[in-house]
Amino acid sequence: MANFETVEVKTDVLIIGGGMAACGAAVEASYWAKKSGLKVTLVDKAAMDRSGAVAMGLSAINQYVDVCGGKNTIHNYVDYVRNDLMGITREDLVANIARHVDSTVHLFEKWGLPIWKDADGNYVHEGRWQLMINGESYKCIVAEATKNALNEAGGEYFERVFITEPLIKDGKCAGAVGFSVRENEFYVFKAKATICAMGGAVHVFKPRSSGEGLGRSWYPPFNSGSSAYFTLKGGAEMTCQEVRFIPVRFKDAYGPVGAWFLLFKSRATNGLGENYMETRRPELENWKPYGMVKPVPANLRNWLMMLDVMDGKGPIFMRTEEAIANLSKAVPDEKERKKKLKELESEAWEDFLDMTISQAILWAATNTAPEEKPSEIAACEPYFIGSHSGASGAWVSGPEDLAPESYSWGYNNMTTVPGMFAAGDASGASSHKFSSGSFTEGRIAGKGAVHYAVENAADPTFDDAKIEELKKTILNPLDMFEEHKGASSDPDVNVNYIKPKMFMFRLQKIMDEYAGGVSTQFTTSKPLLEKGLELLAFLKEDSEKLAAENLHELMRCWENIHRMWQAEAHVRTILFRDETRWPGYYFRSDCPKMKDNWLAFANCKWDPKTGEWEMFKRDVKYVYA
Ligand code: SFD
Ligand code: AMP
Repeated sequence: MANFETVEVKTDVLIIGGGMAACGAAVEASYWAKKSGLKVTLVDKAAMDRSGAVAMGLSAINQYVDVCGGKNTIHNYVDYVRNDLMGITREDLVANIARHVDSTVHLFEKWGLPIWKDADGNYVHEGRWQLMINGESYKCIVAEATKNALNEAGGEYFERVFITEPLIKDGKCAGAVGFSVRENEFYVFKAKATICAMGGAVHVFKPRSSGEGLGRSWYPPFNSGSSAYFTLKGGAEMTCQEVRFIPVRFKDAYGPVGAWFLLFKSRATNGLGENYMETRRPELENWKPYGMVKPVPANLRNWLMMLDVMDGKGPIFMRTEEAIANLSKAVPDEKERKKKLKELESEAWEDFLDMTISQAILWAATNTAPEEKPSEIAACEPYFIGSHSGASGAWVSGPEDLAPESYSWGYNNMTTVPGMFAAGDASGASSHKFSSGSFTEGRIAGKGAVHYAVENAADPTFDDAKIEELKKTILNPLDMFEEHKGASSDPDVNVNYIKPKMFMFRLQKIMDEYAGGVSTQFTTSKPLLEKGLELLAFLKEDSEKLAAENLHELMRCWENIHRMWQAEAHVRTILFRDETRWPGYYFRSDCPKMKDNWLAFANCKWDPKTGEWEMFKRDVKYVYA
């Protein structure tokens, strides 16, 4: 076995991840832990200042309820989310985040995040729930506050340590194991409570980007499904694993569209200049009651566009030139109008320079001035992101004061595995939390985890022999390469092993062709899904033959194993829900309509003892509707 030193870390509350949810958990847990004399430890696979989905920054905060402004209520936000997810959401969780998120945004401002203000000093809204920010350094600002909170409470943080597995003892979570991506060190974290906040999953499906563009995506490729794997492997109940998110984005560079549709009030038209949101409106009747609400749910907005594309009416254009002209034309004074035009041009570029730099580069590379030329938009490959308009994640305990019975089991955001908590993309059925809501959910989980650690004070122990076994399995790809590297002249081609990139390509091909990827216009069916499961079983067998030349490839091996598990949970759940509820995300050609008996959660569980999967329905119990 590769010679790795074992580093053991004992703590009370372990936070896995260094993104928005993890930072929220660390700030809140540090406050309550200090009061209770407990220790908080955070571990991130990267460097917190620039890790996770907010690494490049953001140009907006997409969840701000503005309760104090008097226009919006928590109920309003819950209605918005329930409708946008076609009826499938945990209202108790959404409400719990919505009632705390404004205070989080005020904290961000106090820490130095520049939020746009109008002449009267009020926040500039992108839309009803979204605020515009100068967010290039958003993550650095949040990470700094997090490190300060940990240090002040006697806590600690580890960076560049990749977590692979949970430690499960007698059905309870006792911590986690992983390895450094810089040194030959194997890490064992033992904790009373563990918060899983490792983001969502990207590159499970074949991306549209290829060749020189490979690696380019909207959601970050370094969020590789570790949250789903960690909670699944622990035996936690999962929910909404079928509810992938397909964002419409500026084509090829994946620039977001929210600011253009909401702030710039832009239209999108097809190759014939038609606005599919108008020409395809009758289709919305088929998806009542959700097809009738405003705003039209994100998946249905996608669907109307896809129908045009499938009819050969592409390409689809974001009419940036028209939007900017309309906004500047609204300024009567000639001189002021010129000034407004300049302002709009810089806002247009700022939107991407703050968040998706490649989009600004692509504009430059194609001589695109948004005030002169429209840009193509397209539906991307599927992502698993429970914090945006998707819903996949673990099934977690809701707040006692709001949660219908059976939705709460003692500690906020605890999974069904005692001692294991989840927040952000890792927690399911609580969509539309975004950066601010994920941080807020992290705060809720952080307080819940300290509460659990106070009431379950026994020091976690774990069998050393089992740890040695885990170490051997986790480092096996390095041994596989060392043992067989001499069998061929090209390290990437070898009959004895498979390299992580090749393994990922096979996974992406299976998901693209059998589970409704880009090349099948997001359409699948029972026979296709069953064939996909058969091929995933072979892939799982071959995962034992993964080989890694170095620490970087070792991380790639485990990222792809984590993606594979997310893929299997997804395929099994689409197969189980025999209806189409989210056209625009995926379409079951054999069950093309919504069914009343499926106004329910499709949940699943993997049993660590038997290795068996269990699929089951759970009632949707509303708090407000
Ligand atoms: O509009 C391991 N998001 C936006 N949110 C907004 O509020 N406003 C916007 O304008 C947003 N836009 C946007 C967004 C995301 C992206 C990528 C783009 C544009 C281009 C969404 C938010 O960013 C998102 O909701 C939250 O960040 C989700 O938070 P969280 O904590 O669930 O995930 P994370 O922040 O990615 O953090 C994950 C962390 O886990 C670490 N990690 N650590 C150890 N071991 C492992 N195995 C690990 N695997 C992962 C990561 O390093 C990271 O620290 S718009 O387009 O939507
Ligand atoms: P996006 O840029 O697609 O990630 O969207 C950012 C935010 O804007 C999210 O809250 C979306 O739900 C919202 N959004 C994007 N497009 C629209 C639209 N056409 N109508 C209403 N809300 C939208």
